[in-house]
Amino acid sequence: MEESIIIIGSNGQIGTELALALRSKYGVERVVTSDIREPSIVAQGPFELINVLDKELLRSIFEQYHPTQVYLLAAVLSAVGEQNPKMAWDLNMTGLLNVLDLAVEFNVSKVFWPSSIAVFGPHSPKENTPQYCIMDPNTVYGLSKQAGERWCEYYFNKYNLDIRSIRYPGLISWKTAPGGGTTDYAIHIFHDALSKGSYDCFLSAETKLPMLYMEDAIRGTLELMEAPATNLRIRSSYNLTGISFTPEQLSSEIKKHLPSFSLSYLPNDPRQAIADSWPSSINDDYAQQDWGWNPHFNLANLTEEMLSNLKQNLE
Ligand code: AKB
Repeated sequence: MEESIIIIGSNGQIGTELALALRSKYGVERVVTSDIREPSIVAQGPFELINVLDKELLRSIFEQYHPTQVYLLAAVLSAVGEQNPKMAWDLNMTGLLNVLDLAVEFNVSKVFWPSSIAVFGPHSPKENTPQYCIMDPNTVYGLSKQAGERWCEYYFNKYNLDIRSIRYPGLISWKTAPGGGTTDYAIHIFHDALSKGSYDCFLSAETKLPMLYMEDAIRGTLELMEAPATNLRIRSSYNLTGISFTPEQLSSEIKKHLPSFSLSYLPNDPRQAIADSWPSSINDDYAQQDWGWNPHFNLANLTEEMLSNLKQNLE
């Protein structure tokens, strides 16, 4: 059967790169991108204006394309979510339930939905955080991701919907700007290092967070989507990680390429409390065992790639 793929929320950090990868794998015409706004970079291929909260409009798009795979990426992230908690809850939850319902109604073969390390909270183990442990998220984003995970597993058990999900850590990419999260410093730092030679970091020097280079994230996502259903023991969302580091460690790595780079710290940023409630490192044994997860990027080659790609963009 030929695939028909819809990406909802394709203008964002993940969607932009996922669309490129899916189009090169399945063909441009087989992948419909969609968002609430026209994309700033107009890519080749079908695009639809969709608000995921408008279920009837969404239904008409499903009727038109009869998708075999749906990727739901429209969401409000951690930092922005705290500025408007009810709106974040509504978009993240109602959007997910609309897509899950339509996926069942239209017999969609596979659905992908991203969760996050934000499902963990202050009482979760900080280091090597396991798949299953105490989870007490205290951001609205984390609440919506945790509830979303339960709904995903529910739809799998109750309606046999083949839903697959990853708890992404901070994603580091150069093609698209990040979308209002707590881990965004790890992208801004590269832009400012090249353009200004310095960066004012909103997290403290020793705040260690799990991160993943976008190339690894996209490859991992496609590998999960291609894995035989019978191999997948987890239908809530898989822990996944690449590498953990602090702003200070990232700065030292950047200095190897830009020796005059300097990092300073901004006190009292509300994102610090969010970061402090999240894991410092993640155990992703289930992903390794079930679908062969293996990250390729460490701090050294990620830093090298970010600086050389962004430098080329600036030239
Ligand atoms: C955020 O910082 O909100 C996101 C995430 C870790 O889910 N990057």
